[in-house]
Amino acid sequence: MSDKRQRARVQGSWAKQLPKHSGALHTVHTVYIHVTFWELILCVCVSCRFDLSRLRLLSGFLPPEEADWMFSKLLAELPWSQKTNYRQGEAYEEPRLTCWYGELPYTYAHSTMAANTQWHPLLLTLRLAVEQASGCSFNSLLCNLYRDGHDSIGWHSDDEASLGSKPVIASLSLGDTRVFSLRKQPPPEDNGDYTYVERIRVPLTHGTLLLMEGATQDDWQHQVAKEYHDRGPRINLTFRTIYPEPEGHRPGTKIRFTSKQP
Ligand SMILES: O=C(O)CCC(=O)C(=O)O
Repeated sequence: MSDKRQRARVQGSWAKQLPKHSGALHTVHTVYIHVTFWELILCVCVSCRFDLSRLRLLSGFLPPEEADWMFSKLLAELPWSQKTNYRQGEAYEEPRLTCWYGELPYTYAHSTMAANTQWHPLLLTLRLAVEQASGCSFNSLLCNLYRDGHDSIGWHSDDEASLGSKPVIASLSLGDTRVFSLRKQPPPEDNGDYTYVERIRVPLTHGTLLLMEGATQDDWQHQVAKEYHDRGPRINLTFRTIYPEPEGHRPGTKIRFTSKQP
């Protein structure tokens, strides 16, 4: 096996911990799982200084008994539906159910979700809790329901112009565990070939909050792949801030070209 391929395999295994003594700050550029307040402050400084990608994983953000009743309530009471998207002019049904909350509609994959402006009271409570934990405010929410292991979301970045530059995305998971995968954007000379890029896999458990910050949407794509063994339902709530589409932009325009599929 060539050195390059071997390195890619090793990097593609599991999420890395923040190195204990990473002498050169500019090499700290992937994923940090925060343990202490001081690590958090260090990462904020590093991210601001070097415009880096940053993930924060808060497992147990919701205690299991609370997460249990919240999951049942949202499953039963949100207006779930299946969205039709378009790829190269062909319509396809998303392999998951969704609903969208906020003041503005949200366009991706050439179709638009109308905004539910009346937030479910539980979603308002969760938004407040997520805002307090993240220190960010959010005006919109995309809710995903994966009915079983066959539901999924393909490789994409949340980089529509309407999300602004360097968006913070706060992703709260309820229900069965699914693996959230990330892959780094290849350098331009690799012409979109992801064979050797760095990869990270994070199992998102019931009640976990994942924060994606800094340049994460510029430099990485993410997905939740199909699984072929039994998986129960899972709800994922991604809080975002949406801005009116910039002047002259078609709704759903990406800042860099990647497609949310299927
Ligand atoms: O379900 C997840 O964890 C990811 C959802 C996602 O990538 C999205 O809504 O853009």
